Amino acid sequence: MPEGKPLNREPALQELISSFITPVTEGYDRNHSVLPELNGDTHRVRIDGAVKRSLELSVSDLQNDFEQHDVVCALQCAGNRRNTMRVKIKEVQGINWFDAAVMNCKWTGPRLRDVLDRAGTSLDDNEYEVSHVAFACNAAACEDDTWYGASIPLARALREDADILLALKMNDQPLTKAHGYPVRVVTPGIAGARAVKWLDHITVQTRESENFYQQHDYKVLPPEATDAESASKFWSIVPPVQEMPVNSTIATPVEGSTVQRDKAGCVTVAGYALPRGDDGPVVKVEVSADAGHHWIEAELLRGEGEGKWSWKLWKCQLPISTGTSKAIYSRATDAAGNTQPERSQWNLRGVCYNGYGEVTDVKFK
Ligand SMILES: Nc1nc2c(c(=O)[nH]1)N[C@H]1C(S)=C(S)[C@@H](COP(=O)(O)O)O[C@H]1N2
Ligand SMILES: [Mo]
Repeated sequence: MPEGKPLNREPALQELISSFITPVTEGYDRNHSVLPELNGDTHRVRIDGAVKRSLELSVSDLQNDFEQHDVVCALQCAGNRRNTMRVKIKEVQGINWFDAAVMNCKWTGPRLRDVLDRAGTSLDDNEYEVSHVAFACNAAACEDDTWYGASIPLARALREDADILLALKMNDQPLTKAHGYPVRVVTPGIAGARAVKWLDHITVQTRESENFYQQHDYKVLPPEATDAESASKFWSIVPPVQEMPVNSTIATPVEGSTVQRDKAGCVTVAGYALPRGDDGPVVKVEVSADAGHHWIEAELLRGEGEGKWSWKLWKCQLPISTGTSKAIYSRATDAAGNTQPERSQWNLRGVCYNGYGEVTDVKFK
């Protein structure tokens, strides 16, 4: 690792849900290396592996030789809500994330599938099924590997409606250095770990990426894996996290606060909700004032450019009695009927936590 610590931060949750589109400077940062400084004029992305024609594309090729597409999608770290798993269930390994390691932005660039079409894959049917598209950034050494890489199934990458982009813009502006300038992968519905920033190499291959962060991180290990040693035998057999689970979380009221009820004896409860992988959008969010005995439906707010991959901001006026409340819960359901469980399975790395959104210890007056 070169000098300097990787930039890792998340905004305050109340700030995060104040806009449907997350401003560039507000979105969380997750890095396993320092931020590389790349030159957009000379940068190239190489496409090779099991392809008919290897390509080497400049940023202007990516911009001018391919149709440009927009997608408004949530991009979420697989470790989002890790703190809840740690606090409500059991200690986990990994840097602490609260509920704001997610952002909902508009991304613009060519579709990965159009770029792969130009290269043309050279695989037979059997190979096709097991093949992955691997992404790499060789510009900076990471904490646990000499480069950063990830891969997703080729079949997903080639789907026109998967909306996977080689993004050149975020919220209509060129990418910033922190978010991957000059080009990053955007993988709607798939964990942020696969959305490789500072992309310089795409490989079509009959195996997953060999990078540390695909093989030895970002996996939902079984509960028997309780430390590094007992985890070791599972890394090679547990699949990497790809699609993220249905989720929601409560931003308001804040844990430990005192809140004045309105004349009708209600308080505003608000948060965000996310669909499972490909199963968006979220169609329902329910809120409970009494730890899950009774539920009322929240209002789902509309957002500009929203679609199946974007988050839903929601709010409701929740009737509640005075005093210190029981837990307030939120529970999202997506278009395919996936609903959050009360608690999700503990795993050593604390990834993919999607138990009910939960706020305790709020005093109502
Ligand atoms: N090259 C590179 N790409 C990367 C990472 C990284 O460390 N290096 N982190 C990944 C992880 S784990 C996440 S959650 C997202 C975070 O994207 P952001 O920093 O734009 O929020 O980028 C992904 N892409
Ligand atoms: Mo991540």
